[in-house]
Amino acid sequence: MPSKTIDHAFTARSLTSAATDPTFAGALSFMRRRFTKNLKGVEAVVWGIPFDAATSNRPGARFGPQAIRRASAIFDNDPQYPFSRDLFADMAMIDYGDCLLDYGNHHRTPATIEREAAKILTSGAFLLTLGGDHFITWPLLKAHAARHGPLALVQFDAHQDTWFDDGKRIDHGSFVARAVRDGVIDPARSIQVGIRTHAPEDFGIRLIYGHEVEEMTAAEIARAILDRTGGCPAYLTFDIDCLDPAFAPGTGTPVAGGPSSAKILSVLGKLGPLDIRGADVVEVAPAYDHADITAIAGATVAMYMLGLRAERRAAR
Ligand SMILES: [Mn+2]
Repeated sequence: MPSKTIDHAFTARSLTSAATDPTFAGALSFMRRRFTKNLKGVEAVVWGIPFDAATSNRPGARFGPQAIRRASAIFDNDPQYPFSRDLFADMAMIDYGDCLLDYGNHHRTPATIEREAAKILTSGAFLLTLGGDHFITWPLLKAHAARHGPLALVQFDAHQDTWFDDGKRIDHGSFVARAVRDGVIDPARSIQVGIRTHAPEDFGIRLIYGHEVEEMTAAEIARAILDRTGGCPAYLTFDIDCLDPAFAPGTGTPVAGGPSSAKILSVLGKLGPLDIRGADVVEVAPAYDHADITAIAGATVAMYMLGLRAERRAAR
């Protein structure tokens, strides 16, 4: 294998190069993209936010970015199913590493995340963030809305995350309430998929409950998302607890009765027309995982988000 190299996370000569690391070895950036803080010429960024102090039940999502990066080693340099292309043949993408947060000063966390996200977005790059618990979506939404205006929120989740919020809480269950109140999302263009818990408010957001996901086809769910968002700039947030605990046991607040990863990946694969301006995958907590089931699901969801981006780019 004379042309093969290893440790693309720091040896890659080009940001668009296909990696050839063996799945069982090599430095673990997300999908072996180069680790760098240099945003010059970069089209897409993967970034980790190792934060879980807002978790209401079991903590551990601060280890999510590490687990998802490690699980992403299963993606070799072949075209990634169902996308029939090397996602990075033309799309220059880096792994920006993690966000530095002070575990003793959580009141500073939202502003730090928002500021660092804004720095990445100012470069014009697409940002895909790996959480961390779902609180992180609040400062991420703020940074994206500052560029694009109020966003259509497409949320895959078992929970609505609309619990009471006084504007100061560090809570992974209230970012949607805050985002509606502060006008960073447009509830009339927003939709939540996989909901199977009750919350005090829905703010007029369209809900597709867990049992409806079971009854609808993937094409029907994708159509509902595309109809609801209506071509508006969208932010895609994927709480891994959208999936049934059988497919994602490694998470903080699992809820039985959810969809399979196959069903939801099929939905994601049909979202090509969605104008995704930013995305995240949150709530992967590897301490409760088994055989990397949840980390692999999270890495695959992230890969699909990049695949959609690469296909949209190629169609331009
Ligand atoms: Mn959530």
